[in-house]
Amino acid sequence: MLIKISEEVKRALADGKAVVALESTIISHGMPYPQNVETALKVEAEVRKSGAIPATIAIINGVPTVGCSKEEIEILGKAGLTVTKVSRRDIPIVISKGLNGATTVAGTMIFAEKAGIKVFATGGIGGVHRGAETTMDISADLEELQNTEVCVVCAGAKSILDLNLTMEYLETKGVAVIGYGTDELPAFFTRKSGIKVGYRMDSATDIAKALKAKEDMALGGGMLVTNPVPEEYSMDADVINKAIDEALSEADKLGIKGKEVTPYLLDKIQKITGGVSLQSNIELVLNNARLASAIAVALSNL
Ligand code: PSU
Ligand code: MN
Repeated sequence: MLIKISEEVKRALADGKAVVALESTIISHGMPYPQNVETALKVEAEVRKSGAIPATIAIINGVPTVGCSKEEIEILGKAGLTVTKVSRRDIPIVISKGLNGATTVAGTMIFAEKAGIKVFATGGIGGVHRGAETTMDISADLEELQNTEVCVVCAGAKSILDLNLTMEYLETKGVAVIGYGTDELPAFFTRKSGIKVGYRMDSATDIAKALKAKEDMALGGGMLVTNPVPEEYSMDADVINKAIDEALSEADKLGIKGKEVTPYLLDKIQKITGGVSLQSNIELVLNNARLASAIAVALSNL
């Protein structure tokens, strides 16, 4: 078998039940151990509580796995940055070498689509980096959103990115960006960015209807739903922006490049801001898991 789909996920898909895909780079590269494993398991529990079946996706010993076990999540979480971060271009190498790989938003979308999972919850997506007009550092997540038919629910994107350019890029690529209960693109740790989203929707059913219309028209490609961090867990904008600026200038000084950029910045920001940003990060992922589940349930009822 080319892709291993867990029995539970297979059954849910066959029965037309709601399934929510979850990524694994957020486990290995997005948070420290052991909070990463605790959060991944909490997110799965939250999806179940919301009436859907979770499917954490990763490559385990060279096998793309949809519906990782608790033990597999533990392995990825413990290995942390030593696990290969897997975007589209990394997939053939990690499979052929029989390695473990933690899938990014792009990598997870690919296997979610192959398995037939339509909704995916994460924290933040990759995007157009600040200074991309000279570095050309644009996340493969954006190309995947153009090409792969999965709805991604996130809390917007961190301002390690150029959020204006990210929105322009998504527009060019034909990706609708929906604000859930907001007219503004959320900026991950904070609810506001000052940038308008394409469309505001206030219910999971409205989002499910838009997904259904995209499917009916065979447009292909993804959709991006942005869900602001709950008010009580949002961070002080000055505190987080200062940390981001410091992390960016440190990365620049050290000459960090390519796939290391995002993990380096995430780790640095976490170290500068300590427990506050981690708490906010955990809560916004749980919040996205709830919304993604509600969309998946609504979609299965249409
Ligand atoms: N942004 C976050 N948290 C994350 C990531 C991005 O706030 O965990 C991870 C996701 O897996 C995302 C990836 O798909 O980083 C993007 O990496 P890159 O910029 O190298 O494409
Ligand atoms: Mn990059």
